[in-house]
Amino acid sequence: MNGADIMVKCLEAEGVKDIFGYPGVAIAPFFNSVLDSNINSILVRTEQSAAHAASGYSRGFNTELPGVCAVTSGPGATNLITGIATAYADSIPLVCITGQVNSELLGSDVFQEADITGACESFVKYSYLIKDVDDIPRVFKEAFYVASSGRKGPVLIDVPIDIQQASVKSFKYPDSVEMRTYKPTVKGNMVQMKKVIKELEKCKRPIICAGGGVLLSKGKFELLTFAEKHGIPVVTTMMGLGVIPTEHKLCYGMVGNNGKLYANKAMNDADLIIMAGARVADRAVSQPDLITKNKVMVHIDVDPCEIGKNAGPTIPLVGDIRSIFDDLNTMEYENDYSEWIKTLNEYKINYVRKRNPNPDYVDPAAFIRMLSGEMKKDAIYIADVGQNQIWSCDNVCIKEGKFMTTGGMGTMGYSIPAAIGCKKRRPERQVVAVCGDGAFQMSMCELATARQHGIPVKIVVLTNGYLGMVREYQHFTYQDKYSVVDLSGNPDLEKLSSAYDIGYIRVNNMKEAEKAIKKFLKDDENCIMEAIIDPMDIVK
Ligand SMILES: Cc1ncc(C[n+]2csc(CCOP(=O)(O)OP(=O)(O)O)c2C)c(N)n1
Repeated sequence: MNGADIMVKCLEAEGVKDIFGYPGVAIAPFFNSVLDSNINSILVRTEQSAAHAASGYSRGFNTELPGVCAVTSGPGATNLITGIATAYADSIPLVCITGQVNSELLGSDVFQEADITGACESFVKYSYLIKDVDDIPRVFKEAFYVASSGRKGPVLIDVPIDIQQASVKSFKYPDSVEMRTYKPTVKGNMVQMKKVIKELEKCKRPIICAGGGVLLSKGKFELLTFAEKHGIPVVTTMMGLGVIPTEHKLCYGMVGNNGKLYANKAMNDADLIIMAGARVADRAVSQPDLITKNKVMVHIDVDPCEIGKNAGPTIPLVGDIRSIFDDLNTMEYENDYSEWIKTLNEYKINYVRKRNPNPDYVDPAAFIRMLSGEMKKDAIYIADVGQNQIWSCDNVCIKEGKFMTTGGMGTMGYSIPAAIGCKKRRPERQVVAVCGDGAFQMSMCELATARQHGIPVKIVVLTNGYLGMVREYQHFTYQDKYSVVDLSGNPDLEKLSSAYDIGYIRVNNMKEAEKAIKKFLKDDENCIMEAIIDPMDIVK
């Protein structure tokens, strides 16, 4: 047995079934050992996709188990960084394994040496550079625990090739983790929770703003139970989309600079906000002062550093969202918010953005409503970045399924590899990635991954011939002086699909939309549906 065999045994002990990776000599012993195990390794076509696929894999099953990826040293490891940073920004649990040069040569700038633990320092929850083969079991046990507990996130394990090759006599996986400095709080403080109930008893216009932390803690059901029990309206951040079904009578949409006007109006007019698992970051709350002025703010987060970072709350409440709402559900109080709900329903009619779609093209807003309406009720919708992301967030209809995107980092090229990872974990679910024609170029190499490994994902490309979001910015900021946003050199997607032996459907206008969507969704085969949208369309 050698270090690489031990690494694989650790993964097996954690219940890992699939890993996404890209090899090289520095990680060769590991991939050699993987072959002798029951773990399935999926070759992606570029390392960044390994992390995105692992992210989609983990999110596909409520982030119960971290997604795992493994790449080689030097350029393999540096290519992974964007994927790691993307997961970090959205608190997605990953265990990222990198091969490293021989430990005796560390620091001597040998071929394909990169100080990856140093380079990733600000993007990982924790990182390890293993220097003793006997440390492998403890490090893996800790890595899985750290990645998936408290505020979740990526953990990096860098393993020099000589450590992977070193002989080991026996293997024992630790039963528990002993980390003196890492003890995340789960239970909420009872005194603080009583204060919350007291404020809810007094207030007239409460609102819950649910963030991605609710999904990460698997606290969706507990939060909804609380909202329904007391009739409290719910808005979400981009990462919190899916906490409450779109058609739910207490759902008042997504807040933020790209959110619903009525959702923002509701937040501004509320006299009590329960911010649950949301960072109060600029995309969701552009003026934090506004949400703390003249109102009570309760901020619930598992990460104490998030509380008060962007807005000072009246009642800070540290702990796991699921556990806290579980406790809040046992605490009784009476109040009637029906007047407030009536007002919010009027906002829903009066505070809406009007669109003026060009009938010669597909209207992305109506198209996304139609597409998500036709998708299965437990389907998973993965939006990329750009105008398509904003249209998706604004128009997607989430029933019992999930919505995923990269909210914190906004990394173009996320949706296709994340969809592949997600579908691998949830083969029974319909998984649809929606991206722009720019982002499609960034990750279209993964069509080969999907095909080779028999992972049928559905991909919608909203083609406008531009890096639309940046073009829109240049339209408003530089009065249509467009610079490096023209995508006219892109390939013909029909021919490209045929080269990959994948189905292709083109939609030119809304008259063709319904039939095309039905055809696109009718089976469980890989398919690209290209919708041609007005190149000059804007989200604002
Ligand atoms: C990796 C990466 N590079 C650059 C950007 C900056 N950026 C944000 S949106 C966008 C344009 C996206 O274009 P496209 O994928 O065609 O989508 P559209 O906006 O047209 O829907 C760019 C370049 C980014 N978010 N991520």
